[in-house]
Amino acid sequence: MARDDTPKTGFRDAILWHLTYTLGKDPDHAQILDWRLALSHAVRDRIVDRWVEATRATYRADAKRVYYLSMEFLIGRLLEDNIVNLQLADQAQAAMESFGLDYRGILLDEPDAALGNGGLGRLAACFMESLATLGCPAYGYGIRYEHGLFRQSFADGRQIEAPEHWLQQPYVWQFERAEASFTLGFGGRVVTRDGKLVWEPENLVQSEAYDIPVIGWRGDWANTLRLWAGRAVDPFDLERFNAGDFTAAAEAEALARTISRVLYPEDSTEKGKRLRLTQEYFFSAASIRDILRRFEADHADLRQLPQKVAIQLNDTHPAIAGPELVRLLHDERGLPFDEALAITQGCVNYTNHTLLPEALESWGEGLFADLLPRHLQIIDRIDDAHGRAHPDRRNTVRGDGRVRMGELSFIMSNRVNGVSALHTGLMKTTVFADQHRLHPDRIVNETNGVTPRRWLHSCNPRLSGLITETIGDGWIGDLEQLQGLEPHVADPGWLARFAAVKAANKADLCNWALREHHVTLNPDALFDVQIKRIHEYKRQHLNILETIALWQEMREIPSSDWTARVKIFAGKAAPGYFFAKDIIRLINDVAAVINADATTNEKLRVIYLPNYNVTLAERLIPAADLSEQISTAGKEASGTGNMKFALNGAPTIGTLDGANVEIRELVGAENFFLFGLTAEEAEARRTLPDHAARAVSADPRLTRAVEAIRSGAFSPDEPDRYAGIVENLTGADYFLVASDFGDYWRAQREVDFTYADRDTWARMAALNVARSGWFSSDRTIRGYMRDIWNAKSLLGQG
Ligand code: GPW
Repeated sequence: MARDDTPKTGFRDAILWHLTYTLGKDPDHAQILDWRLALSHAVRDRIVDRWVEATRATYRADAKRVYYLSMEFLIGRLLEDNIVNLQLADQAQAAMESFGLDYRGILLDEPDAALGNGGLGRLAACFMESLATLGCPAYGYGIRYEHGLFRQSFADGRQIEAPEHWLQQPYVWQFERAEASFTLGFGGRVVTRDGKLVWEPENLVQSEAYDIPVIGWRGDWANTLRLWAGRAVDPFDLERFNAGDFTAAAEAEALARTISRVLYPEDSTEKGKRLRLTQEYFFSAASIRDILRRFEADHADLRQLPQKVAIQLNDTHPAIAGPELVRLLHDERGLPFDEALAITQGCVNYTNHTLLPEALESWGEGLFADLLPRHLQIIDRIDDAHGRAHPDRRNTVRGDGRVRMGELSFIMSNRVNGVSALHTGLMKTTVFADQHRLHPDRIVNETNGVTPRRWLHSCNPRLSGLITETIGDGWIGDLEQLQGLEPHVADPGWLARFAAVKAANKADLCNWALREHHVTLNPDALFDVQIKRIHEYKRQHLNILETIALWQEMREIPSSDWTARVKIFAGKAAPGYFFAKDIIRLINDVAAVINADATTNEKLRVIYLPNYNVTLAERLIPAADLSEQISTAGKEASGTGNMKFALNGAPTIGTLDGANVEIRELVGAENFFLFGLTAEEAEARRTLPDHAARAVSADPRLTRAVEAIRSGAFSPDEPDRYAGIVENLTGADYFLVASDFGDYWRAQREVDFTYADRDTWARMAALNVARSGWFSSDRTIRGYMRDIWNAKSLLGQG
């Protein structure tokens, strides 16, 4: 092939062209990495064309742009996503096979971009894909962490954390934008100059932009995910270098890079660290400058900003974007303060993702004043203005020496939304009750969703194929069409094919588990799956207690009638969350004992898969029979894994929490295994003295299971290893594990009974698929566009 051959002639040629000229490799000596990069470049070329067109269309239409600010974008692998959305899968597979390569192996060679912890970050990634699918002009803004979420392994059952290196190999999806760089200040003081307050920062850092294109379904539209990296203003001190101090010469660069070095591994807890606030301001301030620059490039009147710009704060992490915008408009552009504030409020909206008090961000005023002295003054002025407008208000941003970011976000926003109907209702009656009284139209609900492209079409090709054969492929871009499956559920022939899809997915998982983890799973057993971050409110310990009780009962009453189960766990614990780490170790210890018991291990196995990530979720969800969504009612804002399981034909065992409520309403109560206290009952139960101790002693199964842990049955070398867990379960038990145990056990036996009749089970599973179309993130994003952003699709005008 010659250099002037254009890479566009055909897809296969394009891959070879990139292998040769972009990567400089001889096909005869290319490694799997080279082939993957060549394929990625060929795919990227096709994205770029659409990307440029979409950007032009947005400029031409002078359309309102949506800016999604998020500390986390848990995007996972992008090669397959991009291939699928460009509908290049058949061509890509054929090309790779013609080179004698294993196509799936190439796709799996890509590292997971884990720039997020869990649901909040994955939601942001699904939203980016849906925004592109819907042709809504939008930008995601976040941080280009050099190290994403840590890699998890186990040693003696304990979680071990190792750094993650997604950027170790060339990352084809990013475009460095040297021109889009801003100088940002930190610290220093506020001085008065010409009668005006001016911030004189002490330290300066540079933000560097990296753009990742996000292509929508069928490649009709593409948006930009812009991630910021920290760089020094003067990266290198030649004077110090010449003086022989080589380390000091590069010190500024090392410090600036620290800002975007690593993702905080905390999830639903708040650590109040200085570096975290630095990260929050760094990416918020860079994004706001970028947004203003783009607006000012072709608009003169800043008062038009709310007509052209909608900013979404993904939780309070980017809340400082509000005061930063006020500061730029007032201090730097000279607008009157009230006008600057009104413009900002016209642009900004805030999504709340939790009511857990330990997750609501607040900063000590000392730290805040030290890092952002001018912003603290602006926040006080915003707080005062709100107080003057509402003299009877009870909540303030400032107080007790703290800066409360939830309050700030609320009063800075045009709309505030919760992420499920239950959660939004609770926002109005609990944490934001006073704000809701003062601003009754501000809170709206937008129940979360997931992208069907990744979470059904590409992760579950067998089910996708059956659906498309049955109702055509319109469902991929319009998930509510899954309803068209419902008439087929009554057809035994169709239902058998549906069941065969699940069986084949389970067989794949068994093969993988044997190959990668050397464990043998019984493919006829019920695959009972709980995969998510480890947290007390998510109650993995309720699951493992029920597992212990089941094992004990199987030993006591040996019978061939027990429904065979595989209990599958996966998930990471925040490194500093010791209770969660104890739960991980307990599950691993219990697994070792139960799996070694020859009297039961035909019927019950427990497996904890290490290093849960997006890719592992894509592997497990299509093979799941049962979805564990067992949080204490009122504590899980929404959940999104719950939606992925339902969509892939795994009925839920769950509480009336978050979006479980809406899933149950849609799939039908008879296709959902409900148990547990309601949110209201849970609140009441907590106030009952000794509720846990009483619940334990009232239930002989629970008593026996707790006693086994307490006596060291799962940790014979260290019997009191789980004293902390036992004390919690029989003491404070804030998350009501003991109170919900009995009803959970009952619901699990109902699962056993139902699963024993495979036709009934398959019918239930299929109805879960047919009735879950509403949980598409396309539906969610349409809701945001309509209720929050007042943004329009540009599809058809590109
Ligand atoms: F605490 N969520 C999360 F609200 O994954 F900020 N990480 C977080 O730090 C927080 C929330 C925060 C999750 C919620 O727990 C989950 O219920 C929800 O489905 C998800 O965010 C997306 O809304």
